[in-house]
Amino acid sequence: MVRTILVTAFDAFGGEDINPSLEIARRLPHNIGDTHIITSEIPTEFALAAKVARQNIDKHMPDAVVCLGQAGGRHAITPERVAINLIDAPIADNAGALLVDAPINPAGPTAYFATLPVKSMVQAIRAHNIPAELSTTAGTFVCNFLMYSVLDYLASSDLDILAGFIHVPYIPEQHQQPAVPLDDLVAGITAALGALIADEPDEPTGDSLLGNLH
Ligand code: PCA
Repeated sequence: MVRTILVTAFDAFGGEDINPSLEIARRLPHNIGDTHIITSEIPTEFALAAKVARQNIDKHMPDAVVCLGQAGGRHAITPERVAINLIDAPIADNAGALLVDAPINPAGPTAYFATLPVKSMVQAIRAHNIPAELSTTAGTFVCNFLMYSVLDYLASSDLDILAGFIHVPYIPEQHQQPAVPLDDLVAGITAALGALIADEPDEPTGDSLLGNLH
């Protein structure tokens, strides 16, 4: 049962005044059915992002963590399927750090799959006529870093908490293209959270192709 969801969102970065993820988080309902939605702001800084997220997880002990971030250039709300063990920042973060070709956790696995029902989330968003696509890359900047760090923390602490990441497009107020109205993004993320509450996780469960070759 998903009774409490922690939703994180990033502050503005890369010369923007607005981060749509934070605008969404501010407008989410406090409850969806019987499920409590808690929101938290995360600095777009490698040195702080994972730490602040961990503090919020430890404080609230939610059943699921859904991290939100901006992906300028995308046309749709995009639940992320995978986080990779790599930082290769295209720009400096909000503290001026520019990290290139660095592992997130040198002792960690190459990647983690989201443990959220990502396909159900995409369907739930589309059911509201809001564009949604499954994504297989969260990039190599602070968003991928946060998704990997959260999944790595949960895996290494044996915490039974679902987690993953959803990227959102620009909103019209940012004067960038493509853009999706903020109201649609709020409705889309609310629908995705509804799918999480209603659904079971759908990590890849198909038969292994390699296994079938023997
Ligand atoms: N998007 C950036 C970092 C913060 C955000 O909202 C990213 O995609 O990595």
